[in-house]
Amino acid sequence: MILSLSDLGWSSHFAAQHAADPTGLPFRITAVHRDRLIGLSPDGEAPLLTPGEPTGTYAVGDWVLTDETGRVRHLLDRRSLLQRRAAGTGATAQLIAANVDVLFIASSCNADFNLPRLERYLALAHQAGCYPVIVLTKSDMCDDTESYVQQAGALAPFLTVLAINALDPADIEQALAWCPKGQTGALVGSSGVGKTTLANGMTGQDLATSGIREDDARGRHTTTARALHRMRNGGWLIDTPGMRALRLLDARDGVDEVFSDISELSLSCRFSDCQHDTEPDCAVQAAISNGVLDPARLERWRKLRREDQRNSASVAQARARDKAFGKMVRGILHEKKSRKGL
Ligand SMILES: Nc1nc2c(ncn2[C@@H]2O[C@H](COP(=O)(O)OP(=O)(O)OP(=O)(O)O)[C@@H](O)[C@H]2O)c(=O)[nH]1
Ligand SMILES: [Mg+2]
Repeated sequence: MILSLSDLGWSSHFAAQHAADPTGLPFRITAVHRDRLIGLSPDGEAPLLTPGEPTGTYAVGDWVLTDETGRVRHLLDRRSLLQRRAAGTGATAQLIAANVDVLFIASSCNADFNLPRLERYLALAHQAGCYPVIVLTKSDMCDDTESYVQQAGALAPFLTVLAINALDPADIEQALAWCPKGQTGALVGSSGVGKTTLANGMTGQDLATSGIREDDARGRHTTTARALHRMRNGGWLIDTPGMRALRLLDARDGVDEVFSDISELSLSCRFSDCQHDTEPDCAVQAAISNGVLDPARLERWRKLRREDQRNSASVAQARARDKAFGKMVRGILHEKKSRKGL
């Protein structure tokens, strides 16, 4: 099958950047390996080399322009970027996916279902500018699916929540309808909730899924790398490995959007920097007293705000340190060269 650039998700946003380097060959990144990228163009898939920087600065879904030997010349400005603070103790950002239109947030209707976790993923979607669709999987194994749908739906007005059995073709069609031809979706969620099972249904592929597990929340990771796949309806889908923890990064606006009820109430507080604690005329505390706002929700907003601030500050510090170190190394090399009269 011959695909055009627009079939691959190309748009005027990327075409305008291509105009600055018209001889560059456009590729969409379908996989990121340690030493190379895999790119897809209308001519098919090809391995691509990066000009020196680590491949971790690229994300699945990115658009790049290469020279004729497959070496990347430019990374095109993204329309959206999903990122988190990487797992472990290091203060680094991990890119999850780029140029995503729809974020499918998968959670099963059982032990994995957790409202604060859904709020985290919603903040990620809003921060990146993706349309969030909550997909509650394993509806066939649950007696009370409707109550899960209602709880998730109450997180935001007009939030799209689907309850599906990822093994049922009719349910898969429901999910497909949210990401039509030319658009890109990404699937995120804990390990074992059924992301790959859903991806297989949406793409018609047969990627590895795991055997039945008793508890999704403690599943082993079956999918180990992110990859871009073409869906049956001509859309694109990025399956991702299950996340044990989504640590937000640079997501303050996204958090505020998820908690827009609190942000809106704050506008009526007497002080513009009100901490919603003991200040007089605090509209947020008034809403709690009137039973309009759940105090647990205020606590969750505070927690995510604090965490995002901490993560963003430590990653920013680490970036600044790396930059200063790079500058020092370049300075030393330059001095050595000048001494040798090069
Ligand atoms: N009954 C039922 N089983 C499901 C459903 N979705 C997934 N499963 C099963 O749940 C198990 C885990 O599914 P996977 O698709 O591998 O889960 P995953 O989210 O991709 O897991 P990781 O790759 O580890 O992140 C498999 O045995 C699936 O067959 C569903 O809607 N209903
Ligand atoms: Mg998987």
